[in-house]
Amino acid sequence: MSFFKKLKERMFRASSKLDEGLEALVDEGSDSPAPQPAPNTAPAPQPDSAKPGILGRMLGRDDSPRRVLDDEMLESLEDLLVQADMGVETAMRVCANLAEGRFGRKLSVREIKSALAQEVARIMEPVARPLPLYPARPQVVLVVGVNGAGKTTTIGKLASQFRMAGKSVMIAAGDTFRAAAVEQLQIWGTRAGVPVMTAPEGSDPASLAYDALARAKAEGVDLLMIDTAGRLQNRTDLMEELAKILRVLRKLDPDAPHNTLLVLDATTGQNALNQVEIFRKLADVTGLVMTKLDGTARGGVLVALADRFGLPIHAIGVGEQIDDLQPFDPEEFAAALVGTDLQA
Ligand SMILES: Nc1nc2c(ncn2[C@@H]2O[C@H](COP(=O)(O)OP(=O)(O)OP(=O)(O)O)[C@@H](O)[C@H]2O)c(=O)[nH]1
Ligand SMILES: [Mg+2]
Repeated sequence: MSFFKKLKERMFRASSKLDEGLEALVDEGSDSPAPQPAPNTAPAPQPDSAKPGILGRMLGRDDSPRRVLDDEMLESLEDLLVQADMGVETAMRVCANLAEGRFGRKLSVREIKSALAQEVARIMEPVARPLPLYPARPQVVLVVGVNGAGKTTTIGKLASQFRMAGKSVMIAAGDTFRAAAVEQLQIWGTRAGVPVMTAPEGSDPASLAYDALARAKAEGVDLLMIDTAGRLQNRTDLMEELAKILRVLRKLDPDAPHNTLLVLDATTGQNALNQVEIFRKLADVTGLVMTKLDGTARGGVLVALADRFGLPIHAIGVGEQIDDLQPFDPEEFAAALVGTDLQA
């Protein structure tokens, strides 16, 4: 199955919500009212008006319901985008751009969707960038994020991808708070075929990070990925721990870490925006990975993130398996979010 099909299938909940909302909006305000389905019946058959009629098809015309793009329609559209977690500011901007050159025109669902997908792709284009690789050896990648965001899983997936690309990789289990965290990373290390540096439960993560970098340097490893703990008592703890990790890494390499990845969970919706604010203060976040885009109706938050922060989005997580981490493609994402077919 092509990746796009997979992404689209997995983001079905997001796109179907937008889809249904749009259909309802256009039907509600169109000249040809949609037939009212009886309550409590099985899914209504597609109303004929949603498909081009025979004559329309013969003439190459599309006679699906249309609605004038006026202020009221734009406001409803904005609400719909906010519900898809795009955030008020971004939803307003997207709608304003959409209205340009189209205001007052009668549009079908298909036309609105295609315009929306274009707008979304335009916002996402500048942030769609793979993890940059540097000649530094080892390149140190620090991975941060709140508890449960998917840091450990993402490290496992990334390690596997870099291994397959021929890079030598080492992982440091910097989450020393829980024994289970170390075990989880070891399982991923085995799956990905890369060594995992661990330290006893409760030991200092900074000293593990130091040892790992020293060893990675000695062994000439290409990439060192450092996992960190998400759950700490409070923000001061987290800040101190991250600061200490940075300090010791820089004793061995003043440029380390070369990348600081913030892992965000798409299902947290707008909260992801706060997490970026917080982690940007704690560490110099250089890029994002958005996990759990499969099965969430909140994928729109990625658009808000791109619009607000402009941080690169290196990859997206679309499942729990090792190959469920994909490069971020703005057009595919926009099409999957909005529920359109990808333009060839
Ligand atoms: N569906 C889905 N689940 C994911 C994805 N990424 C991670 N998960 C799941 O989310 C849960 C948490 O992932 P972890 O990688 O343990 O998260 P973490 O950030 O390391 O968590 P802590 O170590 O507790 O801070 C696990 O059950 C993962 O399998 C994804 O892209 N899609
Ligand atoms: Mg973890």
